[in-house]
Formats: sequence, structure tokens, C-alpha cells
Amino acid sequence: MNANLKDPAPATAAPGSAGSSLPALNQWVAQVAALTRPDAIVWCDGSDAEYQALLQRMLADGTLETLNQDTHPGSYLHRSHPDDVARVEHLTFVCTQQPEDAGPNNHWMAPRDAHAKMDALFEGCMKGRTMYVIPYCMGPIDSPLARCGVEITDSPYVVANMRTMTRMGAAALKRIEGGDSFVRGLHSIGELDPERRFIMHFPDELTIKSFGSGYGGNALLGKKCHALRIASHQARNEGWLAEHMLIVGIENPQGETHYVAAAFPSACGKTNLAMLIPPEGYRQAGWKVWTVGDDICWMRPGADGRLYAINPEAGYFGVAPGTSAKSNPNALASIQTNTIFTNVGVTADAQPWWEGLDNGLTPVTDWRGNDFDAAKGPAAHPNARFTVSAKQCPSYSPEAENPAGVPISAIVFGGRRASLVPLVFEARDWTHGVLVGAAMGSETTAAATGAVGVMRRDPMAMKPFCGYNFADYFGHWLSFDQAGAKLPKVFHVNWFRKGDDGKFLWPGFGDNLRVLEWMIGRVKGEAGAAETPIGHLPQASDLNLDGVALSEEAHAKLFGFDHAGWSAEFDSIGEYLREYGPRMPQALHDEQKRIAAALKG
Ligand code: SAT
Ligand code: MN
Repeated sequence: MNANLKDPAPATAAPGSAGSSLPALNQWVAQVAALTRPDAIVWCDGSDAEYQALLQRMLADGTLETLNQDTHPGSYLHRSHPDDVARVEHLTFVCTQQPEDAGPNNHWMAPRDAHAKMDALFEGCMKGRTMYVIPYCMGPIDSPLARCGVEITDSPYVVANMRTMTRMGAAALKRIEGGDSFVRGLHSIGELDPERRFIMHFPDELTIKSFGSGYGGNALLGKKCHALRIASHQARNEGWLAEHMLIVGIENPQGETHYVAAAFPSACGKTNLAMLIPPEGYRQAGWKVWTVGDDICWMRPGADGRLYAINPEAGYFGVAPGTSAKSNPNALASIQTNTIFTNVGVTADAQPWWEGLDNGLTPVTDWRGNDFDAAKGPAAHPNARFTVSAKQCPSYSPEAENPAGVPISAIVFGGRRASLVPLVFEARDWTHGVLVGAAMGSETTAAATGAVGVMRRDPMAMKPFCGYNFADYFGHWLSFDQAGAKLPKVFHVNWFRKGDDGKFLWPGFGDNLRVLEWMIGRVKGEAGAAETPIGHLPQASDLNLDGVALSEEAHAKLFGFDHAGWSAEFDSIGEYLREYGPRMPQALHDEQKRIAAALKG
């Protein structure tokens, strides 16, 4: 049995932490306790002492293992149940009154049925366990763009991760007690039985119920459940955007910083782009890169008409495999201390290890805790993760704490596309940009259960995360194009184009700055591009490619335009839009038809 399941030593509630001054919150906690019947209730204050006590407790019951404290001080390993390693999209529901409001992009259940199903699962599930009440704030505590929530969970691992990933504890509770509305998230790991596992969202009630999984995206309810599914719904009602985007600041040698928000599906390099190290020549010239966020972006128009963005998170829940001193030195530096590793391999001297770390060490134990045997699979699970405070990142931007957010100059959409899609192109205008986002396709990754490498439409990288009908969501995006708006330019990138030999044609990582520089040049009206039916496409000579060796094939495929291929793609995009029926905004149909006609002409 997984050590996470039972909790033999109830924690004592700290003095003065027996509740809140908000009757509605206390009542909900009491109701949940009556349903789940925990042995003890702890209101989390977010303090260091509380965190240390949690760690000790998890080390004692086997939920965590200690790692080498000389090389990785304050860092620990968690091995999840082997059937509980990723998001479960087929078990994730959006429970609006009407199925059409959830849309074909979501699984739907009637709220009343969903509550009944979940409450039956929660009945008595915390007997023998401690129930933790976690007040948290998504975004800087003093930001008007931030939003609060309270997660109730029986998993100390979730508490520890929420402390890193959100502003958790006393300050958030104060904001809630001061009158902020808050999202109610109820979570239990249950028996970790995939047959008794559901993640339910009730956007009209600002409520989440999650049962049967301890994995990040299913269990850290502030993250995808709140900050994307519930928040996207709230954002639509309140005139803002909750997006699956990194936020990165690019400072040029003149000291001018442009912020870029970029949407890529899970495990497609958001963390790497957010923490990019400029190539040597750029570094010498004085270019700097500032990390604001690596996964989620909340944006709203400011008084000057520009979109201002905050990162609602306070930490990174990043994919470990592939992270190395070469691919992402900032991430690697961030995770040297005070990091929780989940499902990585371990070396003989208890250092964390994963495929692609390339540090000269070898693993002796795999993510399941068995002796490592390369014939039986990788040492780290492909979706192994690290959880670390954003403040530990050497490129962490001080502007990430700015309550007003940062102004966004460019929005970037991108996916994994082995063929057809060039390195970068720019949308002609906002409506075209929304179509580019809506038409995004990507090959699936290990971040969700299911087949890997299958091309699917993943509009704006929100397929698993949009809390309402995509047709309405695209309409909401279109609505930002108003008089006085100074909207960012919209781009599409593809770092994953492959050659005939199956190898990537673009070096990626730090060299992606060359593409970002071109985008900023476009924003400033300084960089060139050729007009094509799919948008403004740079020639190789429009980018700074000094020191990049590209083959002839790479040149042709990264900067070329495959007329016939795009024509077929636009037919497929048209079909996709039609799947949404009459709710799909006519403006997107018109845009698709216009481009399809130009491609046929
Ligand atoms: O597990 S998470 O959903 O938080 C990470 C991801 O898949 O993007
Ligand atoms: Mn993500």
C-alpha cells in the first residue's frame, strides 16, 4: 500500500489556527469535515515552521524520501502511485447547467449528478487522516488581478506543493476574510484507484471537487483547476483572460524590455522559453531574459489599452526529463536546493536523476523505487516533475511581483509540428491571430495519460483547460478588439519541425531568442517579412542567424511556405471550426474562408 494513504499520527492544530473570522468559510470547512470525517483539522498558515513539520511528517511515513543533502539541501523525492503520474483528461469534467456551455471541448456532467457522485466518494474518506485547510492567493497578494481560493485536502504532499506553487497561508486568508470571493476546492487522494478518480469543476459555484489522484494537475487545485478552468470562466464574465501561457521579459542592449506571453501545450518547452539563456553573441551585446511565469498567465486591458499580465503562480511544477545544464541552466540552478522531485530516478549517492540530465552520473533506482534496468524503461517517468519556488530562478523577474502586472507586446502560439508549419509567422491582425490560436495543433505528450505523439487540435494550448465552450472562448478573445485597445501582435512558432531524417531542424533553446528578437522587431515596425496567405513570414535574412549552421533543407522548411500543404490544413481547420456548430463566431469562419480561398487561388 502506498504510504500516502493512511495518516497514523494526527497533527495538532497550531494555537490560534482553529478557524477563520469568516462564518461562510468556517461553515464550509465544518460541512466538509462532517462529510469526510477526518481525525484532525489543520488550518495552514504557510509558515516555515509548518512546512518543516510537514516535511518531517512525510519523511516519517514514507511519502517523501530524503535526497543527498550535501548536493541538494532541502530537497526530497516523492514516488507517486504508479497509476497516478499525469493529468486524466477523460476523468475531468466541467459541470455547467447546460452541456452546451461546457462545449464539445469538455466532458460534461449535470451539477446535481456530479455533486452526488463526488459526495458519495468523499463520504468518510478522511477517517484516520488529517484534513488540511489551505487558503491561497493566485497572483501577488496585493494585486487587483489576483484571485483567492481555499483548498481542503488530506494529502500533506499537496499542502507542501501548494505552499511552493501559490501564496499560501495567513496573508491569503486575510484577503479572503477581507471580502475577496474565493474558489472552494475539495480534494482527497481517496484510495488512488483510477476507477474512483474524478476531477469536477462547477464554474457557476466557484467550486472544484477532485478525488482519487495526488498528481499535480489533478490535486494542486490552485493550478489548472482554479487558475485555468474556473478562472477562464470568471475571466469571460469579468472581461479578462486566463491562459496557459508563460510570460517572459526580453531586455535589449538599450535596456528596453518587451514582455511576451506564449501558449504551448504541456511539456512543449514553456519552462525552457521562460528561462532562456541568450546565445553567446547576444549575451555579450547585453541582451537579458527575465522570467515572469512558466505556465499560466492572467491578462486584462489596462487604462492605456494594453494587456497587462500577472503570473498567478509562485513556483514552477516543471518537467524534469530533458532539463540539463545545456537545455535549461536556469531551471537546473533553481532546483539545486529546496525542491520536491516527483517520480525521478536516484543515483547511488541519493541525487535525483532523469533522462537528458547529462551530468555524468548514472541512476541506480528508478522512479518506482526498483533497481534501475534500462531494458525495463527510463529511470525517471517521462512526466517526472520538480516543484520549486519561482524566487530560486536566477532569471526571476522582479516585475513578477508587480501588482499591476507587465504590459504584453506579443502573444505567441505554438505546438509540436514535425511537418508543414514553419519556424515563425505573424498574424495580420487580431482576428487572424485568434484564428491562428484556435487552429493550433500539436502532437500529444506524456503530461496527460494516453497515446504520445498524436496530432490533435489544441487551441491556444487550452484544450485540457478551458472551462467553457471553445466557441464562446474564441468569441471572448475576439471581443478584446475594441476602440482604444492597443493589443499585442500575435505570432505562431514551431520549434519542432523535423527533417527527412526525423531530426529537429531548428536548434531551439537559447537560439529561440533570435525568433523573439524578430518578433520585437515586428512590434517596433523594424523587421522584415514576406506576405503569404497564412500571414507575415520572415525570410532567413530577416533573422539574426549569425553562428547558426542550418542545412539547405532546414532553410527551406523553416522559412518556406508549402502552398498545397497549407491548403489541406485550412480545409481541416474549417472542418474543426464547424464541429462547434452555430456558436462558433462567424468572424472566424470568414477568416478561415478568406485564407482558404487565397490558398486555392
Ligand atoms: O500537471 S499539470 O497540469 O500541472 C502540468 C501540465 O500538464 O501542464
Ligand atoms: Mn501547463
